[in-house]
Amino acid sequence: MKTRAAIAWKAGEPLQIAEVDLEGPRAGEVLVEIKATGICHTDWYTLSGADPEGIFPAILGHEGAGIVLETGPGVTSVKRDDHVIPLYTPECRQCKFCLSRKTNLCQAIRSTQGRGLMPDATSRFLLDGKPIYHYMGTSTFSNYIVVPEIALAKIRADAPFDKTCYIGCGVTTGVGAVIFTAKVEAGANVVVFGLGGIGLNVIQAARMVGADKIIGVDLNPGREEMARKFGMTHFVNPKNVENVVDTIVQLTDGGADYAFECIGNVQTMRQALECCHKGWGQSIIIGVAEAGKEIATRPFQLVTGRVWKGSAFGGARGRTDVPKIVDWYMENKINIDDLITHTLPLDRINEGFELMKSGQSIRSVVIY
Ligand code: NAD
Ligand code: AHE
Ligand code: ZN
Repeated sequence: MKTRAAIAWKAGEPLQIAEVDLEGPRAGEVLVEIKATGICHTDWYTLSGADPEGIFPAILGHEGAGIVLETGPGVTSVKRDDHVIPLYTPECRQCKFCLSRKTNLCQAIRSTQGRGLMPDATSRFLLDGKPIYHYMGTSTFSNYIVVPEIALAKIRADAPFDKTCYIGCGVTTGVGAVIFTAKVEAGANVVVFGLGGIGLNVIQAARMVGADKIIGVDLNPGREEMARKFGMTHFVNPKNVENVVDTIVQLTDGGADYAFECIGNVQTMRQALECCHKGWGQSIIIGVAEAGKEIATRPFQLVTGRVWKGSAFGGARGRTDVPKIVDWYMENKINIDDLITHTLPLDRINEGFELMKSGQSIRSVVIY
Protein backbone atom coordinates (compact mmCIF):
# COMPACT_ATOMS: atom_id res chain seq x y z
CA MET A 1 0.00 0.00 0.00
CA LYS A 2 0.95 3.68 -0.14
CA THR A 3 1.49 5.87 2.91
CA ARG A 4 2.15 9.60 3.27
CA ALA A 5 5.21 10.22 5.35
CA ALA A 6 7.74 12.86 6.31
CA ILE A 7 11.17 11.68 5.18
CA ALA A 8 14.47 12.69 6.77
CA TRP A 9 16.82 12.51 3.78
CA LYS A 10 19.88 14.03 5.40
CA ALA A 11 21.03 15.26 8.81
CA GLY A 12 20.17 18.88 9.47
CA GLU A 13 17.74 19.23 6.54
CA PRO A 14 13.97 19.78 6.80
CA LEU A 15 11.74 16.72 6.43
CA GLN A 16 10.12 16.17 3.03
CA ILE A 17 6.60 14.83 2.58
CA ALA A 18 6.28 11.95 0.10
CA GLU A 19 4.13 8.95 -0.82
CA VAL A 20 6.05 5.85 0.21
CA ASP A 21 5.36 2.17 -0.49
CA LEU A 22 4.61 0.18 2.63
CA GLU A 23 4.78 -3.61 2.57
CA GLY A 24 2.14 -5.46 4.64
CA PRO A 25 2.77 -7.20 7.96
CA ARG A 26 4.83 -10.40 8.03
CA ALA A 27 4.63 -13.04 10.81
CA GLY A 28 4.32 -11.45 14.25
CA GLU A 29 3.81 -7.97 12.72
CA VAL A 30 0.89 -5.55 12.66
CA LEU A 31 -0.22 -2.79 10.25
CA VAL A 32 -1.29 0.33 12.17
CA GLU A 33 -2.94 3.51 10.94
CA ILE A 34 -1.32 6.34 12.91
CA LYS A 35 -3.89 9.00 13.83
CA ALA A 36 -1.62 11.44 15.65
CA THR A 37 2.03 11.84 16.63
CA GLY A 38 3.92 14.16 18.94
CA ILE A 39 7.28 15.70 18.04
CA CYS A 40 9.84 14.93 20.76
CA HIS A 41 13.23 16.56 21.27
CA THR A 42 14.80 13.17 20.49
CA ASP A 43 13.44 13.35 16.90
CA TRP A 44 15.29 16.65 16.56
CA TYR A 45 18.42 15.16 18.15
CA THR A 46 18.50 12.40 15.52
CA LEU A 47 17.64 14.76 12.66
CA SER A 48 20.42 17.12 13.77
CA GLY A 49 23.03 14.41 13.12
CA ALA A 50 24.15 14.13 16.77
CA ASP A 51 22.72 10.60 17.26
CA PRO A 52 25.33 7.88 16.70
CA GLU A 53 22.48 5.57 15.64
CA GLY A 54 20.98 8.13 13.24
CA ILE A 55 20.71 6.75 9.70
CA PHE A 56 19.25 8.34 6.60
CA PRO A 57 16.97 8.30 4.69
CA ALA A 58 14.59 7.45 7.50
CA ILE A 59 11.05 8.10 8.70
CA LEU A 60 11.39 9.56 12.20
CA GLY A 61 8.71 9.85 14.92
CA HIS A 62 8.19 7.71 18.01
CA GLU A 63 5.29 9.30 19.91
CA GLY A 64 2.17 8.03 18.15
CA ALA A 65 -1.26 6.51 18.61
CA GLY A 66 -3.51 4.75 16.11
CA ILE A 67 -5.68 1.82 15.08
CA VAL A 68 -4.81 -1.73 14.06
CA LEU A 69 -5.77 -2.35 10.42
CA GLU A 70 -4.31 -5.80 9.76
CA THR A 71 -2.39 -8.46 11.65
CA GLY A 72 0.23 -10.82 10.22
CA PRO A 73 0.37 -14.60 10.82
CA GLY A 74 0.68 -15.64 14.46
CA VAL A 75 -0.38 -12.33 16.02
CA THR A 76 -2.58 -12.92 19.07
CA SER A 77 -2.36 -9.93 21.42
CA VAL A 78 -4.07 -7.35 19.16
CA LYS A 79 -6.75 -7.49 16.46
CA ARG A 80 -8.21 -5.23 13.77
CA ASP A 81 -9.77 -2.01 15.16
CA ASP A 82 -7.88 -2.14 18.45
CA HIS A 83 -6.53 1.24 19.57
CA VAL A 84 -2.79 1.11 20.16
CA ILE A 85 0.32 3.07 21.09
CA PRO A 86 3.53 1.95 19.32
CA LEU A 87 6.39 1.25 21.74
CA TYR A 88 10.00 2.15 21.03
CA THR A 89 10.74 0.13 24.15
CA PRO A 90 8.86 -3.12 23.44
CA GLU A 91 7.90 -5.73 26.01
CA CYS A 92 8.37 -9.32 24.80
CA ARG A 93 8.01 -10.83 28.31
CA GLN A 94 10.47 -13.56 27.29
CA CYS A 95 13.98 -12.10 27.00
CA LYS A 96 16.51 -12.08 29.82
CA PHE A 97 15.82 -8.38 30.40
CA CYS A 98 12.03 -8.74 30.65
CA LEU A 99 12.33 -11.83 32.84
CA SER A 100 14.79 -10.14 35.20
CA ARG A 101 12.02 -7.81 36.47
CA LYS A 102 14.88 -5.35 37.06
CA THR A 103 14.53 -3.27 33.89
CA ASN A 104 12.07 -2.19 31.21
CA LEU A 105 14.78 -2.38 28.53
CA CYS A 106 13.46 -5.37 26.54
CA GLN A 107 16.23 -6.40 24.13
CA ALA A 108 14.26 -8.80 21.92
CA ILE A 109 14.52 -6.59 18.82
CA ARG A 110 16.93 -3.83 19.97
CA SER A 111 19.76 -4.58 17.53
CA THR A 112 17.67 -4.49 14.33
CA GLN A 113 15.67 -1.53 15.68
CA GLY A 114 18.91 0.42 16.15
CA ARG A 115 19.80 -0.29 12.52
CA GLY A 116 16.45 1.06 11.26
CA LEU A 117 15.13 -2.38 10.37
CA MET A 118 12.33 -4.79 11.27
CA PRO A 119 13.30 -7.90 13.30
CA ASP A 120 13.97 -9.90 10.09
CA ALA A 121 16.54 -7.23 9.13
CA THR A 122 14.52 -5.74 6.26
CA SER A 123 12.56 -2.50 5.89
CA ARG A 124 8.83 -2.32 5.12
CA PHE A 125 9.22 1.20 3.60
CA LEU A 126 10.33 1.63 -0.02
CA LEU A 127 10.60 4.67 -2.28
CA ASP A 128 11.40 4.21 -5.97
CA GLY A 129 12.31 0.64 -5.10
CA LYS A 130 14.92 1.67 -2.51
CA PRO A 131 14.49 1.06 1.23
CA ILE A 132 13.80 3.91 3.63
CA TYR A 133 14.85 3.15 7.21
CA HIS A 134 12.51 2.77 10.18
CA TYR A 135 13.27 4.82 13.32
CA MET A 136 13.13 3.61 16.93
CA GLY A 137 10.96 0.75 15.65
CA THR A 138 8.03 3.13 15.28
CA SER A 139 8.35 5.77 12.47
CA THR A 140 5.19 7.59 13.50
CA PHE A 141 5.83 10.39 10.98
CA SER A 142 4.21 7.95 8.53
CA ASN A 143 0.40 7.69 8.34
CA TYR A 144 0.67 3.88 8.21
CA ILE A 145 3.36 1.75 9.84
CA VAL A 146 4.21 -1.91 10.36
CA VAL A 147 5.48 -2.90 13.80
CA PRO A 148 6.08 -6.15 15.70
CA GLU A 149 3.17 -7.03 18.01
CA ILE A 150 5.50 -6.90 21.05
CA ALA A 151 5.88 -3.18 20.31
CA LEU A 152 2.18 -2.32 20.68
CA ALA A 153 0.33 -1.33 23.84
CA LYS A 154 -3.39 -1.92 23.48
CA ILE A 155 -5.30 1.02 24.99
CA ARG A 156 -8.95 1.84 25.71
CA ALA A 157 -11.02 2.94 22.70
CA ASP A 158 -12.56 6.06 24.28
CA ALA A 159 -9.22 7.89 24.70
CA PRO A 160 -8.50 10.61 22.10
CA PHE A 161 -5.54 9.89 19.79
CA ASP A 162 -4.48 13.55 19.61
CA LYS A 163 -3.70 13.41 23.36
CA THR A 164 -2.74 9.77 23.98
CA CYS A 165 -0.01 9.92 21.33
CA TYR A 166 2.05 11.92 23.87
CA ILE A 167 1.92 8.92 26.22
CA GLY A 168 3.98 7.13 23.53
CA CYS A 169 7.03 9.02 24.85
CA GLY A 170 6.97 12.29 26.79
CA VAL A 171 4.25 11.64 29.35
CA THR A 172 5.40 8.12 30.18
CA THR A 173 9.05 9.20 30.27
CA GLY A 174 8.45 12.01 32.76
CA VAL A 175 5.72 10.45 34.89
CA GLY A 176 7.41 7.03 34.84
CA ALA A 177 10.82 8.39 35.88
CA VAL A 178 9.20 9.65 39.10
CA ILE A 179 6.99 6.64 39.80
CA PHE A 180 8.87 3.64 38.36
CA THR A 181 12.56 4.68 38.28
CA ALA A 182 13.02 6.96 41.30
CA LYS A 183 9.94 5.86 43.27
CA VAL A 184 9.70 9.36 44.77
CA GLU A 185 7.96 9.31 48.13
CA ALA A 186 5.57 11.85 49.66
CA GLY A 187 7.41 14.72 51.34
CA ALA A 188 10.53 14.46 49.17
CA ASN A 189 12.25 17.54 47.72
CA VAL A 190 12.48 17.25 43.95
CA VAL A 191 14.48 19.27 41.40
CA VAL A 192 13.79 19.24 37.67
CA PHE A 193 16.36 20.55 35.18
CA GLY A 194 14.62 21.45 31.90
CA LEU A 195 10.94 22.36 31.89
CA GLY A 196 10.02 21.14 28.41
CA GLY A 197 7.86 18.27 27.21
CA ILE A 198 9.57 15.82 29.58
CA GLY A 199 10.38 18.00 32.60
CA LEU A 200 6.81 19.24 33.02
CA ASN A 201 5.64 15.64 33.20
CA VAL A 202 8.23 14.99 35.91
CA ILE A 203 6.78 17.99 37.76
CA GLN A 204 3.19 16.80 37.54
CA ALA A 205 4.13 13.31 38.73
CA ALA A 206 6.15 14.75 41.63
CA ARG A 207 3.04 16.67 42.71
CA MET A 208 0.90 13.55 42.20
CA VAL A 209 3.04 11.50 44.63
CA GLY A 210 3.02 14.30 47.23
CA ALA A 211 6.49 15.82 46.90
CA ASP A 212 7.22 18.79 49.18
CA LYS A 213 9.38 21.33 47.32
CA ILE A 214 9.39 20.98 43.52
CA ILE A 215 12.14 23.20 42.11
CA GLY A 216 12.31 23.83 38.36
CA VAL A 217 15.46 25.00 36.56
CA ASP A 218 15.28 26.47 33.05
CA LEU A 219 16.97 29.21 31.03
CA ASN A 220 13.64 30.11 29.41
CA PRO A 221 11.64 32.41 31.74
CA GLY A 222 8.57 31.62 29.65
CA ARG A 223 8.49 28.16 31.24
CA GLU A 224 7.76 29.41 34.75
CA GLU A 225 4.03 29.98 34.43
CA MET A 226 3.22 26.55 32.97
CA ALA A 227 5.55 24.80 35.44
CA ARG A 228 3.85 26.46 38.42
CA LYS A 229 0.48 25.35 37.06
CA PHE A 230 1.80 21.77 37.01
CA GLY A 231 3.11 21.87 40.59
CA MET A 232 6.47 23.66 40.61
CA THR A 233 6.93 25.54 43.90
CA HIS A 234 10.24 27.35 43.15
CA PHE A 235 11.79 28.51 39.87
CA VAL A 236 15.53 28.92 39.31
CA ASN A 237 16.76 30.62 36.16
CA PRO A 238 20.53 29.91 35.93
CA LYS A 239 20.97 33.36 34.35
CA ASN A 240 19.75 35.03 37.56
CA VAL A 241 21.76 33.17 40.22
CA GLU A 242 25.47 32.99 40.90
CA ASN A 243 25.59 29.24 41.43
CA VAL A 244 22.72 26.87 40.59
CA VAL A 245 23.93 24.05 42.87
CA ASP A 246 24.38 26.34 45.90
CA THR A 247 20.97 27.91 45.30
CA ILE A 248 19.27 24.49 45.31
CA VAL A 249 21.21 23.25 48.34
CA GLN A 250 20.05 26.34 50.26
CA LEU A 251 16.43 26.01 49.15
CA THR A 252 16.32 22.36 50.23
CA ASP A 253 18.23 22.53 53.52
CA GLY A 254 21.16 20.47 52.28
CA GLY A 255 20.19 19.17 48.87
CA ALA A 256 17.50 17.49 46.80
CA ASP A 257 16.17 14.03 47.55
CA TYR A 258 15.71 13.55 43.79
CA ALA A 259 17.02 15.62 40.87
CA PHE A 260 15.94 14.84 37.29
CA GLU A 261 17.94 16.02 34.28
CA CYS A 262 15.56 16.57 31.34
CA ILE A 263 17.79 18.58 28.99
CA GLY A 264 20.54 16.35 27.58
CA ASN A 265 23.41 18.64 28.60
CA VAL A 266 26.40 17.11 30.42
CA GLN A 267 26.99 20.29 32.49
CA THR A 268 23.44 20.26 33.86
CA MET A 269 23.78 16.50 34.47
CA ARG A 270 26.70 17.30 36.76
CA GLN A 271 24.72 20.03 38.53
CA ALA A 272 21.75 17.66 38.94
CA LEU A 273 23.99 15.16 40.75
CA GLU A 274 25.84 17.72 42.85
CA CYS A 275 22.65 19.46 44.08
CA CYS A 276 21.55 16.16 45.67
CA HIS A 277 21.54 15.64 49.43
CA LYS A 278 24.64 14.04 50.93
CA GLY A 279 24.06 10.45 52.00
CA TRP A 280 20.98 9.64 49.91
CA GLY A 281 20.10 12.12 47.13
CA GLN A 282 19.48 10.49 43.76
CA SER A 283 19.96 12.08 40.36
CA ILE A 284 18.14 10.58 37.40
CA ILE A 285 19.40 11.29 33.89
CA ILE A 286 16.60 11.41 31.32
CA GLY A 287 18.12 13.82 28.79
CA VAL A 288 19.97 12.36 25.81
CA ALA A 289 23.42 13.84 25.26
CA GLU A 290 25.15 14.08 21.89
CA ALA A 291 27.57 11.47 20.60
CA GLY A 292 31.00 11.99 22.11
CA LYS A 293 29.81 13.82 25.25
CA GLU A 294 30.79 12.43 28.64
CA ILE A 295 29.64 13.13 32.20
CA ALA A 296 32.05 14.07 34.97
CA THR A 297 31.98 14.63 38.71
CA ARG A 298 34.31 14.06 41.66
CA PRO A 299 33.93 10.42 42.71
CA PHE A 300 33.66 11.86 46.24
CA GLN A 301 30.09 12.85 45.30
CA LEU A 302 29.23 9.15 45.02
CA VAL A 303 31.42 8.03 47.92
CA THR A 304 29.37 10.35 50.09
CA GLY A 305 26.13 8.69 49.15
CA ARG A 306 24.72 10.49 46.13
CA VAL A 307 23.40 8.12 43.46
CA TRP A 308 23.54 8.57 39.68
CA LYS A 309 20.86 6.70 37.70
CA GLY A 310 19.34 6.79 34.23
CA SER A 311 15.81 6.28 32.99
CA ALA A 312 14.60 5.27 29.52
CA PHE A 313 10.89 5.52 28.72
CA GLY A 314 10.36 6.25 32.41
CA GLY A 315 11.23 2.70 33.39
CA ALA A 316 7.77 1.74 32.08
CA ARG A 317 7.03 -1.73 30.73
CA GLY A 318 5.10 -0.60 27.70
CA ARG A 319 2.40 -3.21 27.21
CA THR A 320 1.73 -3.40 30.96
CA ASP A 321 2.10 0.22 32.09
CA VAL A 322 1.09 2.38 29.11
CA PRO A 323 -2.61 1.34 29.26
CA LYS A 324 -2.59 2.34 32.95
CA ILE A 325 -1.18 5.78 32.13
CA VAL A 326 -3.95 6.20 29.54
CA ASP A 327 -6.43 5.42 32.34
CA TRP A 328 -4.79 8.04 34.60
CA TYR A 329 -5.29 10.60 31.83
CA MET A 330 -8.92 9.60 31.28
CA GLU A 331 -9.52 9.81 35.06
CA ASN A 332 -8.05 13.35 35.12
CA LYS A 333 -5.14 12.29 37.34
CA ILE A 334 -2.66 13.68 34.82
CA ASN A 335 -3.01 16.72 32.58
CA ILE A 336 -1.95 16.25 28.98
CA ASP A 337 -4.18 18.77 27.22
CA ASP A 338 -2.40 21.90 28.48
CA LEU A 339 1.03 20.59 27.44
CA ILE A 340 -0.04 20.20 23.81
CA THR A 341 0.42 23.79 22.79
CA HIS A 342 0.28 23.31 19.01
CA THR A 343 -1.39 20.95 16.53
CA LEU A 344 -0.38 20.74 12.88
CA PRO A 345 -1.12 18.73 9.74
CA LEU A 346 1.73 16.52 8.43
CA ASP A 347 2.53 19.05 5.66
CA ARG A 348 3.61 21.53 8.35
CA ILE A 349 5.68 19.14 10.48
CA ASN A 350 8.84 21.23 10.02
CA GLU A 351 7.09 24.13 11.78
CA GLY A 352 6.72 21.82 14.78
CA PHE A 353 10.52 21.45 14.95
CA GLU A 354 10.97 25.23 14.67
CA LEU A 355 8.48 25.83 17.51
CA MET A 356 10.42 23.38 19.71
CA LYS A 357 13.83 24.84 18.93
CA SER A 358 12.68 28.41 19.55
CA GLY A 359 11.14 27.45 22.91
CA GLN A 360 7.62 28.50 21.85
CA SER A 361 5.96 25.08 22.14
CA ILE A 362 5.86 22.46 24.85
CA ARG A 363 4.53 19.74 22.56
CA SER A 364 3.42 19.98 18.96
CA VAL A 365 1.19 17.18 17.75
CA VAL A 366 0.74 16.23 14.10
CA ILE A 367 -2.79 15.07 13.29
CA TYR A 368 -3.24 12.89 10.19
P1 NAD B 1 12.35 20.26 25.21
O1 NAD B 1 13.12 20.89 24.12
O2 NAD B 1 10.86 20.31 25.16
O3 NAD B 1 12.79 20.84 26.65
C1 NAD B 1 14.10 21.11 27.02
C2 NAD B 1 14.08 22.27 28.03
O4 NAD B 1 15.40 22.45 28.53
C3 NAD B 1 13.63 23.59 27.46
O5 NAD B 1 12.62 24.18 28.27
C4 NAD B 1 14.91 24.46 27.47
O6 NAD B 1 14.65 25.83 27.68
C5 NAD B 1 15.66 23.86 28.64
N1 NAD B 1 17.11 24.04 28.59
C6 NAD B 1 17.94 23.88 27.54
N2 NAD B 1 19.22 24.09 27.91
C7 NAD B 1 19.20 24.39 29.23
C8 NAD B 1 20.20 24.70 30.19
N3 NAD B 1 21.50 24.71 29.86
N4 NAD B 1 19.83 24.97 31.46
C9 NAD B 1 18.51 24.95 31.81
N5 NAD B 1 17.52 24.66 30.93
C10 NAD B 1 17.85 24.38 29.66
O7 NAD B 1 12.83 18.74 25.22
P2 NAD B 1 12.05 17.45 25.77
O8 NAD B 1 11.20 16.87 24.69
O9 NAD B 1 11.47 17.78 27.08
O10 NAD B 1 13.29 16.45 25.98
C11 NAD B 1 14.25 16.71 26.98
C12 NAD B 1 15.41 15.72 26.87
O11 NAD B 1 14.95 14.41 27.21
C13 NAD B 1 16.01 15.60 25.48
O12 NAD B 1 17.41 15.39 25.62
C14 NAD B 1 15.36 14.34 24.93
O13 NAD B 1 16.13 13.75 23.92
C15 NAD B 1 15.32 13.48 26.18
N6 NAD B 1 14.35 12.40 26.22
C16 NAD B 1 14.75 11.25 26.86
C17 NAD B 1 13.88 10.19 27.00
C18 NAD B 1 14.31 8.96 27.73
O14 NAD B 1 13.61 7.94 27.63
N7 NAD B 1 15.39 8.97 28.46
C19 NAD B 1 12.58 10.28 26.47
C20 NAD B 1 12.20 11.48 25.84
C21 NAD B 1 13.10 12.53 25.72
N1 AHE C 1 20.43 6.30 19.65
C1 AHE C 1 20.60 7.16 20.77
C2 AHE C 1 19.81 6.62 21.95
C3 AHE C 1 19.09 7.72 22.58
C4 AHE C 1 18.33 7.23 23.80
O1 AHE C 1 18.90 7.08 24.87
N2 AHE C 1 17.03 7.00 23.63
C5 AHE C 1 16.15 6.70 24.74
C6 AHE C 1 14.78 7.09 24.35
S1 AHE C 1 14.63 8.82 23.98
C7 AHE C 1 13.03 8.98 23.55
O2 AHE C 1 12.74 10.27 23.28
C8 AHE C 1 16.12 5.20 25.03
O3 AHE C 1 15.09 4.57 25.13
N3 AHE C 1 17.27 4.63 25.22
C9 AHE C 1 17.43 3.22 25.44
C10 AHE C 1 17.83 2.55 24.15
O4 AHE C 1 17.93 1.32 24.13
O5 AHE C 1 18.02 3.27 23.14
C11 AHE C 1 22.03 7.33 21.13
O6 AHE C 1 22.37 8.38 21.68
O7 AHE C 1 22.82 6.42 20.85
ZN1 ZN D 1 10.82 10.95 22.83
